Amino acid sequence: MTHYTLSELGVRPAMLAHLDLETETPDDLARVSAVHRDALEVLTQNGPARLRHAPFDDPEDRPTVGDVVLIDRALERPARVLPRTSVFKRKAAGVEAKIQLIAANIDTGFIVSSCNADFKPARLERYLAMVREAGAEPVILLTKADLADPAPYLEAARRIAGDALVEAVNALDAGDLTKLSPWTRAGQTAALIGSSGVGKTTLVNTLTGVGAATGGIREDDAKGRHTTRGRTLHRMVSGGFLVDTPGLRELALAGVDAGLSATFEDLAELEMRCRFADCTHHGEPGCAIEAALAAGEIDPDRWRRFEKLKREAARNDATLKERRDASKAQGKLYRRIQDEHRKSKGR
Ligand SMILES: Nc1nc2c(ncn2[C@@H]2O[C@H](COP(=O)(O)OP(=O)(O)O)[C@@H](O)[C@H]2O)c(=O)[nH]1
Ligand SMILES: [Mg+2]
Ligand SMILES: [Zn+2]
Repeated sequence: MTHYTLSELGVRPAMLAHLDLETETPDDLARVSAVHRDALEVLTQNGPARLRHAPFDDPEDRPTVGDVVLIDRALERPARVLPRTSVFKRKAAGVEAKIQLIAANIDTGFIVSSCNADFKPARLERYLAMVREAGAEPVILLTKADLADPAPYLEAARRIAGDALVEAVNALDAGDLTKLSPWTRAGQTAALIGSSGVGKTTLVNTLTGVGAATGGIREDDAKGRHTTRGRTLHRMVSGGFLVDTPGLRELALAGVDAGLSATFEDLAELEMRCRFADCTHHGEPGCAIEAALAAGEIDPDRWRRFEKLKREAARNDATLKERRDASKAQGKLYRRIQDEHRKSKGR
């Protein structure tokens, strides 16, 4: 059975500071490795364990993959979730406009793209915004560096990466992936994000050493049914943990204002120099963006991508709000019908 130290589990000193040492002990801390309908899988200092779900009202209080929880030993369930260093979440609109947590305490978001025609700056910028919004550090991984000269792809990625580091790798080569050790060593937790075919499964296999033994982890069977490997924490040979969640890839770009501004920092700053705070940058006097475009000071393609992503995020935010309002209105209607029904029965 695998034993872990708290630091290997990814428990940070800052998290320990949140414990009330009068009633709580670090020995009861565990890392959530999988969430099932009927149970939680956790990793403790003494190895893996299963916990029951606890009745947390607020969806954001419920444990998700990567969470550090304090175990209630008597009830064999989490007593509470410790404050998260980062969280990926999805706002699923429904009767209560539910928040669905996807992964927590991810240190590094590996944004995966390939050194080929799949390389699309707009896609990278989208993922950069999402990772930054979640509070994780983005690192761009350019796979298939063995199949083409990675130099032009590295250069293009670095132009949009901001403070994010960019690495070109051969995802099939374990030796080559040792250069990722700052983000994959013990105590580190990374997640893989990227579109289909870029090499995420290959990276999971090589980083976890699974590929060599079993010929690869199968994501789906022939009928497309998902195995439980989705949303789980994989131990990497270098000691850290890896999350490869299908949900991370499907995240809609919503509620990411801060992430977008961080990814297009230069343009977001320039926008603030327009004369009007609500400048649309289309013909208004004193527009700093139009002036910079005319002077060739900013890349027009990059500006267009920023505008497009902002529109997409605004549209998704509006749709969510609309659906939330609609479901609230519907809830009110139901309650009124119930009230009237009750009154008429009482009569
Ligand atoms: N030569 C080479 N092939 C790769 C590399 N990364 C991925 N591949 C291949 O690209 C294909 C798609 O990879 P996969 O991991 O399934 O992509 P996913 O859809 O992101 O999970 C597979 O045939 C991999 O073997 C790489 O760095 N070098
Ligand atoms: Mg895959
Ligand atoms: Zn303007």
